[in-house]
Amino acid sequence: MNNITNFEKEQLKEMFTNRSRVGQGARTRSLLVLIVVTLILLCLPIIPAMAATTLSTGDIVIVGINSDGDDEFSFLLLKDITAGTSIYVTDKGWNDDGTGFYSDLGDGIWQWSTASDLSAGTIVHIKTTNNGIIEPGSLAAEPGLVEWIEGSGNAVISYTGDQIFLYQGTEADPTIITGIHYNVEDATNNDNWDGSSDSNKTSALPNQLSNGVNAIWVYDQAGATEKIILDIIVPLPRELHLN
Ligand SMILES: [Ca+2]
Ligand SMILES: [Ca+2]
Ligand SMILES: [Ca+2]
Ligand SMILES: [Ca+2]
Repeated sequence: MNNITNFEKEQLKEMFTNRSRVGQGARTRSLLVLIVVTLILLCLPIIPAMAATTLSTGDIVIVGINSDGDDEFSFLLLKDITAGTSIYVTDKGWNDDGTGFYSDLGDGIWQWSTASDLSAGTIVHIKTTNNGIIEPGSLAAEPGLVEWIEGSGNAVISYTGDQIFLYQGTEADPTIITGIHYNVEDATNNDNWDGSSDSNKTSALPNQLSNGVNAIWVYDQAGATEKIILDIIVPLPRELHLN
């Protein structure tokens, strides 16, 4: 009774062989999945992240500034930029003697950034929302985001004289992309603006920039008024004389 027939032996042998084949197929599939996952994981670190755009002098032009009320200004991109690009904005004056940006009450640094790609031709509008007082939470940008970085207290874009510079890099070692300057100093000229900065109103023309090419100087030639209220649109980078 305990003896199995040859036929049964053959059936058992075939069942064992089939199970073995099934097990081998499953192991092969598991191995393939493991290899694919490993390759994906190995490749992840070498997939380049979307790099922020490094800008050069002249890649942006300031096309509007209003120093009265809710201070605001606009700049025009002359180059495509990618998501993650950020640009520092400051109303500090500049010295060419190696000391760079001059820090004073009423001037500061803020930072604009974009989370999406933007094409050349895009105009970025930055404005204060606190009657011209620039401090944390008082800035808005469209498109993009803007945040306060640092300053002595708060800052204002003064209607009696100020600057706006856009730069990348660091405050100590900036790549200055563009700038605009205005005040009523008698000695200001095309070549080097005020020659130096020793207040929140004054600035030299940074050696990286050229007036009328990638920097704008707006001035009241008569110097008759202590108040320059600007609300201008500048279609091209050029020197403006308000007479
Ligand atoms: Ca103002
Ligand atoms: Ca200022
Ligand atoms: Ca200033
Ligand atoms: Ca200079």
